[in-house]
Amino acid sequence: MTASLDCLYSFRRCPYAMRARMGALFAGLQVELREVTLKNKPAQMLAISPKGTVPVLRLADGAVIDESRDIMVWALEQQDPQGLLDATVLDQANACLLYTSDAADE
Ligand SMILES: N[C@@H](CCC(=O)N[C@@H](CS)C(=O)NCC(=O)O)C(=O)O
Repeated sequence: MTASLDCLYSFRRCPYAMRARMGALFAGLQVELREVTLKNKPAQMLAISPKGTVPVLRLADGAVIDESRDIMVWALEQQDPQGLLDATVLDQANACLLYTSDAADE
């Protein structure tokens, strides 16, 4: 299945935008990246997402996703060749996070 992505407004150093880009990358989806200057956001981006944060994903049908986690999950729901949304993988990741935070508490 080929998802109809249009463009992803992004900012290179933003961790949220990185999360969205990684979602698209791991999903194997191609998307036109539009690098944004946060001090001078493009009017087209503000028109579809007035809150003015990146990332913003616009789909070919005009739908907009403007939360990084939602973009990542949406991308992986289109294609997930590595099974990253697989419950077992998520359990392992959560266990790893808990282990790391436990170790940090000691
Ligand atoms: N909850 C949002 C947070 C996005 C966010 O805060 N991005 C920052 C850049 S790292 C931003 O666009 N800030 C607006 C600004 O600096 O004007 C998400 O996960 O997508």
